[in-house]
Amino acid sequence: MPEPGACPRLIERHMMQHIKFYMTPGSCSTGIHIILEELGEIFEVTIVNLPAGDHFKPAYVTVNPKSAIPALLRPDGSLLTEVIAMAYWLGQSRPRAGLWPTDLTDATRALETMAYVVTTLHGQGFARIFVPSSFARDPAAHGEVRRLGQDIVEKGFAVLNATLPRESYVAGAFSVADPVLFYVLFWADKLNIPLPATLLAHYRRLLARPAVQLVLREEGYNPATLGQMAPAA
Ligand SMILES: N[C@@H](CCC(=O)N[C@@H](CS)C(=O)NCC(=O)O)C(=O)O
Repeated sequence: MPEPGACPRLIERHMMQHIKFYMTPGSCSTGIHIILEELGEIFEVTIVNLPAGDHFKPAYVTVNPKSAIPALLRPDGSLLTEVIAMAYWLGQSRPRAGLWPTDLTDATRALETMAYVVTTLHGQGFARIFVPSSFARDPAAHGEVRRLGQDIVEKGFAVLNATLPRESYVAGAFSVADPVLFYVLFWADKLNIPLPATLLAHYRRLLARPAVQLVLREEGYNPATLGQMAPAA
């Protein structure tokens, strides 16, 4: 940060270099929040209160017409949405951090895992559990919608568990794909949905990372209380 009294134009340029990050604590934006901290990025946070419906209010809709979080407003003024695109851009644009795999096979695995997490586990599974009203208008059907969501999540975890390397990360070395996977493992923990053994070990490995602990504390969670469950039978 420039010292007080430094050239105003220098301060202006410095401020403009920051990413603006739109997020909601405990949501899918946690994955992107972890990537930003792992990169040591300086960024400015705007909390969007989803339960209060802030994402549908004009102040946010003018920023992101999709009315969803997370979103990144980049230093050049362009908006970036969609978790996978944000993870890709952050990893690729900061190559020295090594969070985007350089090997084609590893990079493809990272994309494959992120796509499955975001579209299937989150979009088909957890979305049914969190917002059953998006899948059935009749409130009497919401219990069944939630149960279906849980089935999708449990099947998805079993599939990922079978392909995840036992003692390393999604794409060999730690990459942007791991924080993206983290957010659904964290949701499972909060909802008492059991994790199969390899996924649980991966979740605990991520919970031990300083950047993950920092993000969890910043978002109002105590990392010491997480990852305590027994593996799924
Ligand atoms: N496909 C989007 C999904 C984002 C998403 O579903 N975000 C949720 C929070 S975890 C949201 O904004 N929900 C508000 C709504 O859909 O009304 C992405 O990858 O960023």
